[in-house]
Amino acid sequence: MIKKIARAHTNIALIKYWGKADAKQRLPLMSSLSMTLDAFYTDTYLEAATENTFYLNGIKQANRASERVFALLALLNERYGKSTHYQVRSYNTVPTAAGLASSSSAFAALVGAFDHYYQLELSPRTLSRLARMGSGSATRSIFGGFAIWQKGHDDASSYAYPLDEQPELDLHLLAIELNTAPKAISSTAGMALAQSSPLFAGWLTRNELELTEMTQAIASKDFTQLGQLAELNANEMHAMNLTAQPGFTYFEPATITLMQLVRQWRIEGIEVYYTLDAGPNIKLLCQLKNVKIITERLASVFDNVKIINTSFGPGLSYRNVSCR
Ligand code: 2P0
Repeated sequence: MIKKIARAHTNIALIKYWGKADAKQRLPLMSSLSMTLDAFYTDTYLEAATENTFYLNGIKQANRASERVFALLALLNERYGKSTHYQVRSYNTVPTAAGLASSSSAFAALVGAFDHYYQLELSPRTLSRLARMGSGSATRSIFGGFAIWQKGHDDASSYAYPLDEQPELDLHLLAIELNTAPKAISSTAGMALAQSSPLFAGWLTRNELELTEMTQAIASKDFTQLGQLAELNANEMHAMNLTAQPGFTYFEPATITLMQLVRQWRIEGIEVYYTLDAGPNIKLLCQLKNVKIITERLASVFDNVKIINTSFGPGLSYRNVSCR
C-alpha cells in the first residue's frame, strides 16, 4: 500500500522569537527570521482511528507527550468542521526537545498531514498560521531557505513567508550535540520568564533594526554581517534568560567552552559564529571552506562529539512511501 507522508524540515532562527503577546494564539512580540535546514526533518502521516494516538519513531507516546499534538488536531477539526479521531505517526530525525527545534518541523508536518488527509489544499500562508497554533517556530518550517515570521497583531496577520527559498549563499550550519537530553525549561516557560528581564524592552526595540540588517546581509550575501548579527541576537536572547527574575540559563559548561573557542578561532582567522536556542547545543555558522578545520578542532576538544553539517533545506513537501 502506498501512503503519502508530509515532510517538514526544522529551522534555526537567526533573528529569534523569544516572547509572546498572546500565549493561547501564540502571537509573538517580535518578528523572526530563520534558515530551514536540510539535515533535520519530521515525516508525518495520519489516518482516522477510534481514539487519538500518537507514535513517535514507532513508539506510542504517553498522553502527556501527545497533548500538544492532540490539541492542534482538535483545533484543526474545529476549524474545518471535522469530528474524527486520528492515529498520528511521526518519524523525527531531530533529537526531540534538545534545543534543536524539533517542534518546528513536527507541527509544520502535522498541519501538512491534516491538509493532505482531507485534500484541503490550503495555501502556504494558511498552513503557516495553523502551524503557529502548535508551536511558534513551526510557522517558518512551511518554507525552505530563509523565512520571516512577521509578528502581526492577530491570528490572521501572524504568519511566515519566504524571503528566499533557494538562497545562493555559501552558508553551513554545524549542529553540535553536546547534550540531547530533554531540556529542563521548555521554550514556552523560558520565554515567559524572559519577559521579567530588565533587558526585555530593549530586545523588542531592537527587533525591527536587526531584522532589517539581517535581510540586507542575506540580500548582499554578506556572510560576515550575517554571522555577527546572528551571534549578537542569540547572545541578547540568552542575556535575558540570565537576567530574568528568577534568572536561568540553558548553558552547560561545554556550551561556554565552545563560545570561547569560537572567539579564539576567529582571532586565528577561522571565520565562524555561533547561535543557540532553548538548549545547550551550539550551532556554528561557517562557510564551506572552513567546515573541515572546524570539525577537526571540535573532535580534538570534545570526545565522541556528534557534529552534523547542514545547509539549506526545502519547505513542506509530500512523498509516497510503501507500507505493508
Ligand atoms: C525561535 N525558539 O525563534 C526561538 C529561539 C527557541 C529559541 O521558537 O512556545 O517551540 O511552542 O511557540 O516555537 C522554540 O520555541 O515555542 C523557539 P512555542 P517554540 O526558533
